[in-house]
Amino acid sequence: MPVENCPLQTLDADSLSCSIREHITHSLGKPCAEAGNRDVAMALSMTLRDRLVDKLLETRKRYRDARAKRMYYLSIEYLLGRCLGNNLYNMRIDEECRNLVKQWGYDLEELREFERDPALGNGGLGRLAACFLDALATLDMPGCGYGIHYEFGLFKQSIQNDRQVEQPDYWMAEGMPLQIERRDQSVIVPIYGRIESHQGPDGSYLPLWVDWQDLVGVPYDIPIVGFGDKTVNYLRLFAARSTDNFDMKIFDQGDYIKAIHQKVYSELVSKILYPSESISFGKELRLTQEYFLVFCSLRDITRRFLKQNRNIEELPEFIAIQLNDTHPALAVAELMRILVDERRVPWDRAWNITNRTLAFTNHTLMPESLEMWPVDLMGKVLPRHLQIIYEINARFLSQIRLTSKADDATLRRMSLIEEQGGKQVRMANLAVVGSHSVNGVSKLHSELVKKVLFPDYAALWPGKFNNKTNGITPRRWLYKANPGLSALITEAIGDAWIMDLDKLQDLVPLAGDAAFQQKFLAVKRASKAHLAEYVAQTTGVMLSPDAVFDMQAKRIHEYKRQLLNIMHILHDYLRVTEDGYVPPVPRVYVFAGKAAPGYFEAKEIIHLICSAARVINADKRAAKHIKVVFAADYRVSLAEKLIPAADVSEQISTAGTEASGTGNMKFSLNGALTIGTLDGANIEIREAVGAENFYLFGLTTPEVERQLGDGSYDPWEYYGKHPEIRRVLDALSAGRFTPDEPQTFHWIFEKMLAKGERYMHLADFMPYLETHERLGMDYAKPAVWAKKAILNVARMGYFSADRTIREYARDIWGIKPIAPK
Ligand code: 26M
Repeated sequence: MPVENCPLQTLDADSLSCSIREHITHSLGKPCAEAGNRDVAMALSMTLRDRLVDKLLETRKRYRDARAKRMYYLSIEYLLGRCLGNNLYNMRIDEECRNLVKQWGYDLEELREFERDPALGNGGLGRLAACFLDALATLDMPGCGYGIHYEFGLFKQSIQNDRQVEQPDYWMAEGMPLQIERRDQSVIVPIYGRIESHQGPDGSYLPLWVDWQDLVGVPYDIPIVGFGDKTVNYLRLFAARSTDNFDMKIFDQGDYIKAIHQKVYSELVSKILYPSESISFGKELRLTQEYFLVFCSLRDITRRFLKQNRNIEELPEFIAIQLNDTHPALAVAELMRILVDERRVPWDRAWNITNRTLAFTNHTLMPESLEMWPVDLMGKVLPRHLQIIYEINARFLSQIRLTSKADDATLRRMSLIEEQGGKQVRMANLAVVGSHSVNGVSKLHSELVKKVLFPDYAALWPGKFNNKTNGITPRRWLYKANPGLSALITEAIGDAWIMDLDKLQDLVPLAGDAAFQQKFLAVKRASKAHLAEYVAQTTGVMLSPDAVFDMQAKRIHEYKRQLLNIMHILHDYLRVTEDGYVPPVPRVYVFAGKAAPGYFEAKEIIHLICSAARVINADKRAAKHIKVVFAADYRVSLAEKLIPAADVSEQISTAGTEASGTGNMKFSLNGALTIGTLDGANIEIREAVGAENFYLFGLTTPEVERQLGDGSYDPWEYYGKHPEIRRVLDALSAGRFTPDEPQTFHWIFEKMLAKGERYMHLADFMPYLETHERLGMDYAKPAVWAKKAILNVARMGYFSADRTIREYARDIWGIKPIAPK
């Protein structure tokens, strides 16, 4: 019998238990009787991996047979979160495995806690990429991710003396059983060197990239299983290694130590994920990372494409590449290099191919986040790419000078090169010029992308700009993270919502149903009790599940305004302790989020939250009314614990600053009510769930624009007018929460009152207080609150990543589902 006819492993209990046993003994080398939680978790992961690989190969063949167009998602970050539970749920064998391991005396939930989160991303952008991979596989779409196999993910956060402390995240310490190393598909990456100009036989310009050094990119594939286990796509992450010949060149010259240095430098490339956009040091390494990702991905993509005996001119018919922000924008230059230098395609044709293949998503409006690379640096690291960028720029500028009669100022704004203060390459401009589609991530944001970021380009190419409102995967963020609510929903309306989130609409008629409300509130209460246990264990703070659980979980950033939140809490605390005020309901405030290690203000905000929490939680007068918790080390697995337990979701960024937000969607889908500004996707969430089920406050984007634009925002006016504001700011300035170091938070007083304060905290402060007041009154009426919360769940169908992916597939990628027969 040929080997390919041997039977494959299956998902029934016998086959699974047999494999788990095999892996404990043969992969881990332990007698089953001695297997601990960690061993069983590992063996279970390996058991799933084996079955996923079978499906992965089947999926690959299916796509090949269909000669399907494929989409490749290029992202420097992926925040996958733990895989074991997700795979179990998506394969729909969670119950089966729970019972299986229970027979042997293990608890599946405990086993899952042994997996480390692969935290290969900072926040929203990386998590969005992970949600998209889930949706692509669930929809049977030929779409895979490419990224970097960082050795150290985002730092681990702990709190010591009320301050953030960072520790390295060596996420593979226990091994990563899911990944498949594919050394045979390693890629050699040229870097540095210089360009020699030659002439081709026909007299054409022939650049020769010489004296380059090289790195090796070794791919690791992580299988991505769709819900229902039909399709398994992959995420391919490249790890940087050094080549042997790299060392040898220098070695031959007798410089052994230098050779070793270079070897170490090569491997540094995928060593660590950068924790923020403001890179003060290590710029060269970051640029190398971005290039490394782009080179490895495009080499892999074009190699696979050409293997199918296709003409390179057909590339856009069969391949779509999505650039997740500007971090992979070098793909524009690299694809041109492949076409022009390697495949000898004439420039204009190459440009046409490049443009029709690439598409670009913008994720931020913050000017400090717009990537620019000094020309000198790029010329040193990537001499040929810099040349190509100059050539693209020259041709582009001369074309618009001719066709649209652009004046000099317009040309300067549209140039790929910033000339002021040392020449720099503008990566966003490169991405826009090189792509056929540019999208923002919420309706408001996409409008601002046109109006604020790229007005000249939008005028030139109105059809290029479009919106794709973000979405989240309901598999991880409801089905898996909130089994209680999932079961309640399924009991009421069946389980079709898992694949078709619009089905949640069927809950609408139940929103006013007293019996359903009771069950809904009971589920929420159980989640809160569960979280209270975790908080008690990790922080020692005792929480009552009868309090309102009010949460803000996201990166710490001034524009997200955690300060507004904590100032409101301080106001409430001062009212309770100084004015004898009795709030209508007790409140628990939960914060979670990391601050970039070099971001002073963000770190001090954490310091303030933790200091205030210490004072408030220890004050007997406040004990019945207010508790404050900072949950350390926010990450996907912690989000899964927090979100189901939230009653209130804080989405309070200054209007016009948060591109979309996706946490806002997760909270709402899990039955939290939002208190929020008209920013990002909040606007669309409010439209979907109904204005009466959303606590809106604050300035609008045009109001913010106007007041900051004309300099009319004067924080002192608010300080003078409102005793509430004065009391909070004066308390901070007087060192009320850090009596040993009273100066600590004086900077906040100064910053809040600085003329034209960028995030306009004080302008929104009073409306925020009033809205919180209203929210508290509503919470005190359980039937009123339950109805609003249920309607939030019922009307969130639009925010499924499945909807987002269908839109990308239809409008940008031109890919179709290739389902098994
Ligand atoms: C850049 C250079 C060096 C190091 C890091 C960076 C960098 C990494 C991530 C810069 C920005 C990064 O992410 C931006 C981000 O997460 N944006 C968020 O994207 C989400 C998904 O679209 C949106 O929902 C959020 O509103 C937006 O803030």
